[in-house]
Amino acid sequence: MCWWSPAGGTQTMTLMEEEHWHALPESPSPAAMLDMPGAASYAARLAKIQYPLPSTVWRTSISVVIPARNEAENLRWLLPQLATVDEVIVVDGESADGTEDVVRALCPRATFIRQRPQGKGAALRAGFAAATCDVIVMLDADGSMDPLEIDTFVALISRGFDLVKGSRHSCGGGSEDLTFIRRLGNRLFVRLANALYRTGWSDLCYGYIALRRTALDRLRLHSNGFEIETEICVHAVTAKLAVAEVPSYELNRRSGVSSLHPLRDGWRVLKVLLRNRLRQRREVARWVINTQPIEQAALEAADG
Ligand SMILES: Nc1nc2c(ncn2[C@@H]2O[C@H](COP(=O)(O)OP(=O)(O)O)[C@@H](O)[C@H]2O)c(=O)[nH]1
Ligand SMILES: [Mg+2]
Repeated sequence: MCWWSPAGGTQTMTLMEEEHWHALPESPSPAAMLDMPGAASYAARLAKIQYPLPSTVWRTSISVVIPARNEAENLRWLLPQLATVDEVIVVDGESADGTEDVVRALCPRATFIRQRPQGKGAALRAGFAAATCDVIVMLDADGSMDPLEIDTFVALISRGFDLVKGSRHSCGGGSEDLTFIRRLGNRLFVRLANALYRTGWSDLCYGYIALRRTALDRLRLHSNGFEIETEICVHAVTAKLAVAEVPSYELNRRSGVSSLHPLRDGWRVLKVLLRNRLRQRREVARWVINTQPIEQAALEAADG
């Protein structure tokens, strides 16, 4: 047996000492222990326990990906609150309001990606590709998502979930940002998603999501627009990832206006919901067609 002791470097217990060690009575008195062979080793063991654990304890590292288009004012509020995350990635859609200057001034360590304004989905995918930490957290730049909630998301990932989605409609959640029409549309899409994918979600079109970086490839993301949130959630189901929902409170956008168009983007969400389900059916059908001849041949061989 061999272990480390702060008093005398590596300690070794001889075979004989080990035998005595195992032969110790259930609750020996301290005096009895000091008389026994191996007592020095025992003292060393106690000394070791009093020392702090070595600094190799594993910790989940966090990348925050922020899509931003003309969000300079809002980023002034958001960025200073991200001091404890390991990596900040801002994907800028050719902002004209000095977003880049604000990022460089308030968070010099941030990775800044410039991109044509192709939409939130394209921005997030570019950010995901640049992320290097264990967990990726998606955060809007408009100040509607409270960075204090990041811990709740990451805690569930650390407990084994691959993807954790925020919900404004579960107990403890809420929204100051949802308009009547968006609330209605979201409710319909949640019901449709639950029926098509046999899930029990309470929210769908909400972008406060954390995911394990190693799960990214299995998500096969293609969306460019606001339908990315729906695509992430339903692809997670078809990829059989472990998904959890946590309550989240959506704040009002701090300044500026939303670039989401309920009709245009609602139509895109609907297409993602249906297309993914149909593709899944087609894949199952193709699998059955491809495996039937093999099964037939095996049966014939067994008969012959
Ligand atoms: N880089 C980039 N970010 C975008 C684009 N469109 C929207 N965003 C960002 O995506 C986030 C959500 O957009 P927002 O308009 O607030 O949509 P809502 O929260 O659904 O109302 C914000 O941080 C936007 O700045 C884009 O084309 N490019
Ligand atoms: Mg917003």
